[in-house]
Amino acid sequence: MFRCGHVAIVGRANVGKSTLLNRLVGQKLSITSDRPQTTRHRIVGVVTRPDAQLLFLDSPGYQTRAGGALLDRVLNRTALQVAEDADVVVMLCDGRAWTAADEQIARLLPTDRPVLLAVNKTDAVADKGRLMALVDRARRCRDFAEVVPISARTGRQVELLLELCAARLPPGPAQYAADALTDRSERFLAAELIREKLFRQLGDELPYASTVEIERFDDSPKLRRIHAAILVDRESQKPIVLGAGGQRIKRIATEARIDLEKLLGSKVYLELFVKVKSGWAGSEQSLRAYGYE
Ligand SMILES: Nc1nc2c(ncn2[C@@H]2O[C@H](COP(=O)(O)OP(=O)(O)OP(=O)(O)O)[C@@H](O)[C@H]2O)c(=O)[nH]1
Ligand SMILES: [Mg+2]
Repeated sequence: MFRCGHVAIVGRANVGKSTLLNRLVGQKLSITSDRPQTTRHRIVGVVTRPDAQLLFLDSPGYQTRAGGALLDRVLNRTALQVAEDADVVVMLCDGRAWTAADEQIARLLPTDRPVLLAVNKTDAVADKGRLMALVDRARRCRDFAEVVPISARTGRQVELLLELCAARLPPGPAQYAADALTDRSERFLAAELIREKLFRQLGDELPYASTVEIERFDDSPKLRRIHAAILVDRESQKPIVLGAGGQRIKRIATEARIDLEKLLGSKVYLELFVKVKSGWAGSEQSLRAYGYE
């Protein structure tokens, strides 16, 4: 019997949701960084096996910071909605600490479908006794269908997690072609990879309200020609992204191009600009125009 369905990956910011999605699919589809709230959009990663097709849904990290900006609230909405839209939910936590935010998420997740707990970053936990104590605490919050210690970084027990999810999917035909990887366009993936480099290179200086917009995307089989703009909210943020003598934006473009060539399997010509667009994150309507749900 063939099974097919959605598996939502949810959890607080920075626990490794996107790293796990990439590990499951075997491709870098979803961007990652050590900054919280790296992921801003839901993305499907498709895994096809002889007996099942799993549609993994990565989502923004749920965060409990009070009085957040509109963008925070929109991201939180997506973070929980994704669990409502899935057949199976994987809640991911960091094996080094179970926090009040984890507790809150565990209680907010739906009760009418299987929720598995994956305890991630076990490669960074030396004391297995502490891991057991964390699992005990988590189990007191809710009745998880399974608890699986994993490492998205090394791949430890990720295959087991995948099998446990597949077994819980409803019977049904595949929804994507057997060689499909994602529901997202190359255009979207390109914008995201550029945003990853921006996040990684700017660290704490990064203006929170920044995003990437693809202005031109010409694809021929051998060469993708991409023009993209990094949008910032204020004129004063422009030099931060440019760097002295434009060095920083040049580095961002080079790193993004290398990753894009790997992902798309073609040569990429990438031209990157910075643009000031005041208030782009200021209204629901404007956020929707930039692809936020
Ligand atoms: N040691 C260790 N680090 C990990 C593991 N998985 C992820 N990380 C690191 O944790 C950080 C956050 O990873 P992400 O995959 O971006 O986390 P996320 O949950 O998607 O974060 P948001 O999208 O911001 O909610 C990155 O620096 C990863 O390299 C793991 O298994 N072990
Ligand atoms: Mg993420």
